[in-house]
This record gives sequence, C-alpha cells and structure tokens, in this order.
Amino acid sequence: MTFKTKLRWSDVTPQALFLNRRQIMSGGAALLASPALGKSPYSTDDAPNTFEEIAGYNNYYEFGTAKEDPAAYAGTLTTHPWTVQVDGLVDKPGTYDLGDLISGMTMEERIYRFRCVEAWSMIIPWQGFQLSSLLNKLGVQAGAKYVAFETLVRPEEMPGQQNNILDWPYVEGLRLDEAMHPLTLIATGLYGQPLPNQNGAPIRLVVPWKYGFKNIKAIVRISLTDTQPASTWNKMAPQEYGFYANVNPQVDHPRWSQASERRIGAGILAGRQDTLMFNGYGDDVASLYAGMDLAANY
Ligand SMILES: Nc1nc2c(c(=O)[nH]1)N[C@H]1C(S)=C(S)[C@@H](COP(=O)(O)O)O[C@H]1N2
Ligand SMILES: [Mo]
Repeated sequence: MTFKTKLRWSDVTPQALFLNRRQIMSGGAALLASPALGKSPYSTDDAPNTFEEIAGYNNYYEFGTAKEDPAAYAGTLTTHPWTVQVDGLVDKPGTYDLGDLISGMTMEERIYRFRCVEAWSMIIPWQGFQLSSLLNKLGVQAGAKYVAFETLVRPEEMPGQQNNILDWPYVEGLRLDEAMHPLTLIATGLYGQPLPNQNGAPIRLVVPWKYGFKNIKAIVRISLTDTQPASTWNKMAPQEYGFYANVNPQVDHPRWSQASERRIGAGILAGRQDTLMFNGYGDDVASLYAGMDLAANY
C-alpha cells in the first residue's frame, strides 16, 4: 500500500466518495445532537428532568391524546429525509433539505424551564440554535411582521391524524420580535442526542416564556407573513388559548388556575410551586409586551 500526502482528484474512487458521504452524514447527525456543547448563559440552574421523564410524558396529538401515546407510537415516524418549505416575505424562499437549511447555524445547549398550560413543568436540556440566525440567513423582508410554522401531515405514520381531533396540520405563529428574540430556539436535540420523535424530531420550536403548546413539533413549513397567523389551540378554543400564550400566573385558564405548577418527577412531597410571570424569563422578555394588556392579550 502506498501513502500519498495529497489526494488528487484522480485518486478519488467511488469508495472514497462513499466513505466521504458517510462521514458527511455522520457529521450531520452529530450536528443534530452536538453532545459536546457548552451550556449557554441563557440556561437555568435548576436540575434537569431525566431523559425518561422528558421523552415519556408528552403532548403530541398526531400520535394520540394520552401523555404516553407519543412515546409509544412516534418511534416509526420517518424523519430522514426531511424537507422544510420556506415562503412568504423572505429573500430566499424554497424547499430546503433539513441539512442545507440548518447548515451554518451555531449550535448550543440551553437548559430551559418548560411550563405546560396543563400546569405541569419540566427542566429540559435542549440542543439547537437561535431561530433568529436562521431567519437572518433566509433574509426577512421589510413587510414581515409574523412567522408561521406548520407540522408535517402524514396520517399513515401519524395515527392521531386519522381522526379530526384537531385541524391538521398543527400550526403556530410568533410575532417577528418574539421570533427574533435570543431566547427563541429551534431544537434539534436534547440530552446530547438527536430529538426523540415524541419530542418533535427532527426540528421543533422552543419558546421558554410561553406555554408548551406554542412549541410546535416536526416543522415542515416556515412562512414570513404580514398578518397574524393562525394557531391550532386558538382556533380550537379561542376563549381558552390566546395567540400570545405567555406564561401568566395572573390569568387563569377558564377551567383551572395557572398560579402554581407541578414539577414532573419531583414527587408528591415536593408539592406545587408558584408559577412565575413569563415562566421566570420576565427580565428578558417583558419589554416585548410593554403597553399591552396581558389579560386581554393572553
Ligand atoms: N405538532 C404538534 N406540536 C405540539 C403539540 C402537538 O400536539 N402537535 N403539542 C404541544 C403541547 S400542548 C406541548 S405541552 C408541547 C410538549 O412538548 P414535549 O412533548 O417535548 O414536552 O408540544 C407542543 N407542540
Ligand atoms: Mo401543552
């Protein structure tokens, strides 16, 4: 065997190309997981929930309405290949392969508080990148005021979509300044692994100061719009779920209090804890809502 110091084009055999592609692919998978990332200063110091808690107690109606359904049924969802349609008021619209879409993004680990509207909470170590970097790469046009997101529709792999419990696709939206806020993350992993399917693989939104339902999973479309986009739970029950969905202990859900929360895994002895305004991220985000009546804009 001879060793060459420099590889010339003529040395690149199909085998080398194949190996190269495999390396690129495993590099891509590593990018989605990124286990070696340092903890972002945006992180909370609270102790994270276990992987089993985070991947075993989910809301994902495409796979059923029970908290155990997503862990039981989401495993067979095909997440490779994955394409994301980008459209609306954006300089670089198109149908992107996921790897191309997220290439160049700075991956970080951020441990965030998560508060569900059902009054339970968790602490989750996400890996991902700021939505703002992606939007900047795509080129937001001057007239854009909102970002709309859509989840995959694939009833043959998403059994919950075989009935009309919700209007499919699941849709969500943010005001542009919320979307550009540095706390707003697109997650591709948690606990140093690619996202479990039940947590929204291959990409999902994480907005830590808003109730869990804003955090749309399995995103296949991102649109920049000049009008406020629809959001699934707001369409379903507007008196219960507003567009803003900011965690607000002073505004009760019509059917239960939002003043306190139950930390999953903490055990009965730990009791309930007070819910914080904006889920504890008020120093960072309260200014986004200055002058707004947050009881009317819930
Ligand atoms: N596509 C889709 N995204 C979704 C949901 C859903 O049913 N479908 N449920 C939402 C709700 S109500 C919550 S609380 C969070 C749960 O995220 P987790 O399972 O990763 O904790 O996902 C949100 N994103
Ligand atoms: Mo939720």
